[in-house]
Amino acid sequence: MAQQAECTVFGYPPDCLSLYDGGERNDGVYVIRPDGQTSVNAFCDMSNGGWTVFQSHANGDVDLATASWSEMLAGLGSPTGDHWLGLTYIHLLTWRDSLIYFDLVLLNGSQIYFQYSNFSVGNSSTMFKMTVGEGYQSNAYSYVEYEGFYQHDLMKFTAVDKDNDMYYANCALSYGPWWHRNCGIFGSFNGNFHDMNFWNVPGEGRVYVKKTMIKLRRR
Ligand SMILES: [Ca+2]
Repeated sequence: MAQQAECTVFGYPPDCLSLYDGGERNDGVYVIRPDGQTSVNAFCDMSNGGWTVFQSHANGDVDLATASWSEMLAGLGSPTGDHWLGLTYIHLLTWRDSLIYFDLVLLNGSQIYFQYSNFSVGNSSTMFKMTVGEGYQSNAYSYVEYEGFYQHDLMKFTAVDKDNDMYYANCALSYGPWWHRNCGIFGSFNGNFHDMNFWNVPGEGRVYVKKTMIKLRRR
């Protein structure tokens, strides 16, 4: 395949941005090596400048909501369908200053985005603790209550069989695996579809998310 040949040409691309910088311009699945050794298939959004997609949820062909801790570490699903790249890779991809971008489609058809800077995920010894910094951008500020993803800053990762959140129960059991704090909003992108994130939109009432793509890129 073409992308295999390109890997040879450009060595071992750690992420989609390095492939983009090497001239790749087609959206699709590429082999990346986040640590320079271990290869993993990832969907690359080249149309917007080389983003590495680490989560997509649209079809329900993979049950992300009940995925185990070990599955969330290693990844599950296919990069062309419902997919979670894996925490071990997300950690390796974010050791350099990275942006995180939520590309969301609501049940009413609206396409909205949220971008945050300084997104970083620690290693397994930190329980993949997540940090996110200043620089919030969106085309839908009014859609998010409780400051969105900032609510999850400094949280460890929680899955159905590994409770690292601050709530008395396990938030993943209700909202799917995530960097949960108190089971709040902006935390159910891996949840069941009927429970996915929702926001109260002026004039429209409660609007649900039906499709997600979450990606990252070095700055
Ligand atoms: Ca808990």
